[in-house]
Amino acid sequence: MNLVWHRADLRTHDNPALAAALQSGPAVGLVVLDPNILSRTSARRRAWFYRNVAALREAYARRGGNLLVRFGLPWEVLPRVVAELEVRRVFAVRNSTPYARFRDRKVEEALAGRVAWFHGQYVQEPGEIVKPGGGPYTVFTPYARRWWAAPEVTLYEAPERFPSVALPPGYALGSVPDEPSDVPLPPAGEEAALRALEAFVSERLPLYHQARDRLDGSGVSRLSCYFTLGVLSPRLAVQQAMRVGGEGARKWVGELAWRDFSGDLLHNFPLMAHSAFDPRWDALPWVDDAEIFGAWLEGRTGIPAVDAGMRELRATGFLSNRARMVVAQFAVKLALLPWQKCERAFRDLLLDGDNASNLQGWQWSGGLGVDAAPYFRVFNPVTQAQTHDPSGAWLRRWVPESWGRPEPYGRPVLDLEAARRRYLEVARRIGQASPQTRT
Ligand code: FAD
Ligand code: IRF
Repeated sequence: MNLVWHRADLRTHDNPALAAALQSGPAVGLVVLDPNILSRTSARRRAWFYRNVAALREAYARRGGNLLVRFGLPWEVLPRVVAELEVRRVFAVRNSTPYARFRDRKVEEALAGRVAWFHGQYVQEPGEIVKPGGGPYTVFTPYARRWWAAPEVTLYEAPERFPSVALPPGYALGSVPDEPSDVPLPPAGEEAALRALEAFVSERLPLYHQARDRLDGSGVSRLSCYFTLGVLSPRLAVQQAMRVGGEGARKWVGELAWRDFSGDLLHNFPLMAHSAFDPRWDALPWVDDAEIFGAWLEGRTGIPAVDAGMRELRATGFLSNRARMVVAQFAVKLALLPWQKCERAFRDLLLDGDNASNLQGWQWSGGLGVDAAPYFRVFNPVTQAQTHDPSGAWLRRWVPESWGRPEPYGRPVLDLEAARRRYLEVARRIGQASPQTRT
């Protein structure tokens, strides 16, 4: 029998590992609840993961298949299950974060290489898009040019039925924890995700390019929480969008290219998990001030757009890309808070929180060298709100005490103009030295 080890691919549609496993014989699925991951994340994110594992189990069951769930370290759990079920081969969709690479190497060693790896987390796999002379891209535009020119990928249908397998008598499937979440969770599972994709593509995709920058996020798909866990295939999403075509579709698919670019960057430059992509920016004079950090995290800085963003994120687990840029730029450039601490805390609040995309988002917003928003571009949270929330409805909703006005209210934790000058002064000095890339 074959074993399909699901990690960030909690789906049966367009799952190359599952398709290959079934093609070569009967198969069971497995999710390993990994304490190395689960103990380091927040309750809302664990809850979201568990709900999607439960939904995957149902998707298996509806087709006569079995999804096992085990708790433990993958390099201990997999050899055990492989022995118990006399598994011939393990099939898995490749991931490329630093931890995934460490884990998967240990699992391969423990299984003496009996693992077959497949693409499928991204449209174009990390490491696959390279410069004409070889080597990774560090700037998005040329990466994207190559990305668009790459051959179209073949999609895999969800299996109709799993061939029946006889598990040893009394063999437990293992239960999926049900942890409460402090935010309402979107409907879990691939069917809900596919419906949400369909609704977005038919209703909002055509105007996406015009509406995507709204601070309230009313113009975007909100599909990121499904992509992060692979509940929805990004390859299917691209195909569905391109079928509609037009400017909205092109722009939206370009955002999925950003997602791939993020995965590619972390794959090629794993040090970006801890240090500035361009090491010159590690030298910014960081201010590790607990009070300002707390005010930022809890949305009480006295700057309406920043507070609205952080309050919305805490209350919902989602935030528009525009608002993410505003709160991140405030934290890095204006408050000079240690960005790693912010990145980590921010990720724990996001249902779509993803190592690669979040690191890229923070390093980009902070001007730390990833295709950098140049240092001299410092978002002004007041004008951002005027431009991207012109009616003030978003500010009013999340920060009623601002009355929907974008100017600082109450007693702001810092003076925007003074903070901007402080940043620009050091950034100008650092920015004049020649750029570097950490390898
Ligand atoms: P849409 O606008 O509908 O875009 C479609 C899809 O494209 C998204 O679901 C997402 O998968 C991808 N995408 C869109 N924008 C980006 C981008 N800039 N970079 C990478 N992928 C993108 N995205 C995450 O998925 N997880 C994160 O942890 C994350 N952290 C971020 C942190 C900061 C500071 C910033 C500025 C951005 C971050 N992003 C992150 C990227 C982006 O903000 C979200 O993907 C997007 O807002 C999700 O909303 P949506 O699904 O409605 O996106
Ligand atoms: N993958 C696993 O194999 N096991 C787990 O317990 C996982 N828990 C997760 C929790 C949250 C909030 C997210 C993702 C996971 N994942 C788990 C998927 C990981 O992204 C994937 O395993 C990746 O390879 C880890 I969001 O680097």
